[in-house]
Amino acid sequence: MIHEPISLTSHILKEDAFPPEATGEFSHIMMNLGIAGKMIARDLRHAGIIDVLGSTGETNIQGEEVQKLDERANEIFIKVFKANEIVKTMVSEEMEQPHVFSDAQRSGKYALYLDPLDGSSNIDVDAPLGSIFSLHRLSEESSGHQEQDLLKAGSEQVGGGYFLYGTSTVFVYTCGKGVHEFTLEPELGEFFLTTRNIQMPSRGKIYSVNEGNYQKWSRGMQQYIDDIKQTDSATHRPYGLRYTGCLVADVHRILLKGGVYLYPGEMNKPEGKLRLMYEAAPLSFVIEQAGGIGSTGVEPINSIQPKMLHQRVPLVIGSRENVEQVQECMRT
Ligand code: AHM
Ligand code: MG
Repeated sequence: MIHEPISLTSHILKEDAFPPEATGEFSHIMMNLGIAGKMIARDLRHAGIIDVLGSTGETNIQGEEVQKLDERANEIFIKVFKANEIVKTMVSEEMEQPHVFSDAQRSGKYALYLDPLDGSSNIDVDAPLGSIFSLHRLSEESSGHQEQDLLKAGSEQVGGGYFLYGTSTVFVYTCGKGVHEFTLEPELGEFFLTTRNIQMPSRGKIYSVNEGNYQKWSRGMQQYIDDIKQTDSATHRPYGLRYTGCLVADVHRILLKGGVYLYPGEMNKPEGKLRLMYEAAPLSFVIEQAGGIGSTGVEPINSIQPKMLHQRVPLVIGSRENVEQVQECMRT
């Protein structure tokens, strides 16, 4: 039984969940994201049965192996937004250049930034996956082709969020008025509101990090990790480690339970691994709307002015007090 049967569509339409100057275009985009999420969730459910597992044999702009499902998820977003003519440009982890849905009449004023399938190494092993999106408004004059027009700081996002394809499929998003969670009812094929206005714990005792990289981190980062593994019941230490290899899944856990997710820079790779515009920025938007912090460890993620579309950034994200403590260690 659905506790409160408010569908994604009616929430978007009824709750005034879009900017005041909205023309309906923004809510239309959110609904179409919902459709793309459902299509990807369906493909993932059939992944082992139809021939979509494994690699395409190609590498993407990040130099990483492209999985068939990465490509398929990217195509789904393109198809959905091509059919609906509401987004001018789509930037994706899977495409070196922006995909411009250009024709002279096209009036769309938004740019959509996507990690179509996050956590690709989980594809072949039935572990959680996600899709991450960020939405920006383009200036009236922008054709959507120029990289310069698309390099927007996270503080300018008008929407951001993710799908998590786990035991159920959830859609979490914010447009700057709180964070809401919707869960897909697979038989009805509809997302229903399951948590309104999520506020995260100000401190948690979970940490999420690929600790195999310990030797590559700065001393400050190593000290933080050493510290949270000490025993002290007053400060709930040692913390528990949870790491799925899917950023969306790990950040979703932190959103609900509190704690901190880290993907730090490394001595020989100070920029870290994750991408600013379609991973770190939208997740930081969500987490900050829920009362947490998204940081590089030194500065707020969403104050960074990107210089490249596929720019990477170190990420420390989670409960306010946990992130502040990491920042403190990084300073000393
Ligand atoms: P992807 O977008 O290509 O899947 O890469 C991002 C993923 C994150 O989901 C995850 O947190 C991280 O990379 C895992 O990296 P590692 O295997 O180095 O721990
Ligand atoms: Mg990713």
